[in-house]
Amino acid sequence: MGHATIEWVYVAVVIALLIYVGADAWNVERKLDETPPNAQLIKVTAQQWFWTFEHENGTQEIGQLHVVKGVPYRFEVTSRDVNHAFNIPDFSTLIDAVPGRINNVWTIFDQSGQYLIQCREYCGFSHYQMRAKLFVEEPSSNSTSATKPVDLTPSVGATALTG
Ligand SMILES: [Cu+2]
Repeated sequence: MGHATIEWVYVAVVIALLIYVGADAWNVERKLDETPPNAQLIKVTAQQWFWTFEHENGTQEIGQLHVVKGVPYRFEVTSRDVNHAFNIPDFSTLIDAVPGRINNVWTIFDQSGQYLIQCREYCGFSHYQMRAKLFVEEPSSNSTSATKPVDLTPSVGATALTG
């Protein structure tokens, strides 16, 4: 009798732990999927074999992108020709660029400096050259992106992929 009770307590503890771990993982994933409401929009267009970026204020950049440290950015990514993939390896940002479709990804750049944007999907002859330079600027410096830095605590380099 006592033996069976202990077994049931054990089963209950294991079930409780599984529910706790599952709920926590689900919650983290849900948070990563949610773009911060104050995120700046950047439209990203891929085509053989270069990247075009359009800021919210209409400013366009080709082959380079200027952003401000600490600001959340939402990227709307599409393609003009074949499938590409928008990848910023240093900030673990990766999403497909597909013709006729807009894919969303968001990130916060928490380190200033110069980084690489690279196509991560083989897209033809010059795929290996399909790169762009990413400039993450300090909030105080003059930026071509004309975005206002926002106070974010804590600043995280989190990235989420959404369909
Ligand atoms: Cu490509």
